[in-house]
Amino acid sequence: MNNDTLFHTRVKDVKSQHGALLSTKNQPIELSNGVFQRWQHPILTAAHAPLSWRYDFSPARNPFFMERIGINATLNAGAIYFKGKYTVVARVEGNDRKSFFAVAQSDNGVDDFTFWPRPIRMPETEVPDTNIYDMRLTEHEDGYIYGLFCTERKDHTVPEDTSAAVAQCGIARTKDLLNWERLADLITYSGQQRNVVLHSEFVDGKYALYTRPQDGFISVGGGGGIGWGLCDSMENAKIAQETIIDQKVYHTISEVKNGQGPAPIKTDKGWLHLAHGVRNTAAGLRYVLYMFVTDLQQPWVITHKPAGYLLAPEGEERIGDVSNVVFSNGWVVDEQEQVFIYYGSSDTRLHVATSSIAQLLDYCLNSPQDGFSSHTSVEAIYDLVALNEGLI
Ligand code: M1P
Repeated sequence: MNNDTLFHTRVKDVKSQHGALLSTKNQPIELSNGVFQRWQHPILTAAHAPLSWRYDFSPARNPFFMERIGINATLNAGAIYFKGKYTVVARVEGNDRKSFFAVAQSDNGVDDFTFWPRPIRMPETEVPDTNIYDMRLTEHEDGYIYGLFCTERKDHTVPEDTSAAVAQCGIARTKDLLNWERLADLITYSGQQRNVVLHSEFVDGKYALYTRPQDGFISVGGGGGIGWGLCDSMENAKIAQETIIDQKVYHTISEVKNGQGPAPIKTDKGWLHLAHGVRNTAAGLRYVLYMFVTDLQQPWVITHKPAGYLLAPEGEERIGDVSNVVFSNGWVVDEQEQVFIYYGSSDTRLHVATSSIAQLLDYCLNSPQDGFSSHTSVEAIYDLVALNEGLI
């Protein structure tokens, strides 16, 4: 095959395979547990990335039609219902290990997600980010859409350690998801921060944030738990005091660490929260998703928290760059009060699970809480069996 034929054959094959992937219809799988519905296909994978980001289409410059820029993963996405479309701001990770943000939209929230032509050009601060990831989107009552994300930089206090890093909360805001105004990183008095999320309403006239103070980059050390703090402004945002509202607890799904997921959803029965919990195992860390509800007037006070996880890695979700992980930083509520939970699996791909406000509230309000022992777990089963007497 001469080079010209090779080029044109490859262009045709690559385009056709990409087109087939993008038009794959999704469908619900198996009988759900009644709380949420899983869907068969991931909504975004590395292979969904636009071909124009990866290939040079000039036969003169790229006679073998080889990929010039590789995409390794598309995962943990912020999400928003934007101008009638289910919209995610995905974390896209290149083969070079750098993550960036890219908008993809769908008309139905479960398939046909299409990336905008170019990724987001996030402005930098005076000290440039090495890596940015895991954006939480909040439509704040001040009129802006805020994106809070992790900004990671080399830890220069240990120059000899090439994996030592510092994680902080980067802040940007927009009205159209296209043009972003970068603000100064959040200042707190904890060593590092990840999983910081802006609450959508003012509290006592101040901006309210969920935080995750941590001593180190991976390990939260003596810190950890989901924190809560107020700040006067998002320009030069500074939290003077953090209070832990959901702490890590021995022998639970959040024994090692946890973190707020997307911004909580307001309902008439309280704020619905989605979070991730991490425990250690002989096979490494295991990340699962869990839920809780906080008080409408006091969003920092937990009123209901079902025991254990809502969603844990299953099947292919278990395998990837960082296996045994599910992680969510985005969900969407549509006009029918249906909830679309976008979650990354094993730091590799992005899925959707669907539910509704009514189902998620019922789950949170009526599932037993953790009694923190085997004995209390058995008691919860006895209580349920007693309720079922004569019904089955
Ligand atoms: O690799 C699993 C997850 O690890 C981090 O989450 P956390 O700060 O709670 O440990 C994040 O880097 C996240 O992106 C990643 O999915």
